[in-house]
Amino acid sequence: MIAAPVSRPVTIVVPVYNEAAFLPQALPRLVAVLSEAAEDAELILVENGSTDETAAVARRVGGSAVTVVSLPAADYGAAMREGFVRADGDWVVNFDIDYFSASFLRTVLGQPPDVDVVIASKRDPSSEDHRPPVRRLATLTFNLLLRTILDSGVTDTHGMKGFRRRVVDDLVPRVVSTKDLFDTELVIRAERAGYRIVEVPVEVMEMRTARSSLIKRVPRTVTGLFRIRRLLTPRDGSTGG
Ligand SMILES: Nc1nc2c(ncn2[C@@H]2O[C@H](COP(=O)(O)OP(=O)(O)OP(=O)(O)O)[C@@H](O)[C@H]2O)c(=O)[nH]1
Ligand SMILES: [Mg+2]
Repeated sequence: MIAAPVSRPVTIVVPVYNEAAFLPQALPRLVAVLSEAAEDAELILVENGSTDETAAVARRVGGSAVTVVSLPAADYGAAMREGFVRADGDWVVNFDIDYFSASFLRTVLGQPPDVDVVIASKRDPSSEDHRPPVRRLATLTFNLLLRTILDSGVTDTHGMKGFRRRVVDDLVPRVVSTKDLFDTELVIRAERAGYRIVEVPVEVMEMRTARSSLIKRVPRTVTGLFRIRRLLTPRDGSTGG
């Protein structure tokens, strides 16, 4: 008799874009974190639209420990979706290449069966956020927008997160937001669907100087959050989803 395939305990999905210079230092650290905190983890790096050698460097540095997927157009959300769809794990954990931790991974894997989503919240009172004030202010502003625009009780949607397979299978196909709003829509959908979300404190250390422009991001984020609100607001008996 042929045994049914056994899924892995966890898949780590990491979107990467123009990271050729950073991967040789970050990827071995990430692989070490996985071997320390999660036996038999699957690691998927999804690159899209890079103008450097990100995918080739990831394959060379990561070797057999890493699955590298490469797609044409730069889009963080499209990369996340691809990684989540390919993920085999009972948990799917999202890390950035400059933001990951063994203790978060252990926390996710130690959750009781009724927990569906785990979020490392930079806004948790016990979190230690060592980033520069402007980045902490951006996180606070985003948190206020989540509360006011989406009436959400979730305090953070960017950064480290873990989702049970049942949540991924149920909700990822419904998410329409792209770019950096993909994970926000996924988390808000999970909240509205009544999945059990647990927030945990985190220590945030920058592994490198921040490189994204907040000025460009603010209008895109506000527009995106209003779009998610419209999408998820039930109209005339529809379910909104
Ligand atoms: N595949 C893919 N990955 C992306 C894209 N943009 C960013 N990423 C990756 O997403 C993760 C987070 O991006 P960062 O550039 O660190 O942005 P951030 O963490 O929001 O902001 P700072 O680190 O504070 O600048 C990293 O692993 C990036 O390589 C993209 O268009 N496509
Ligand atoms: Mg970053």
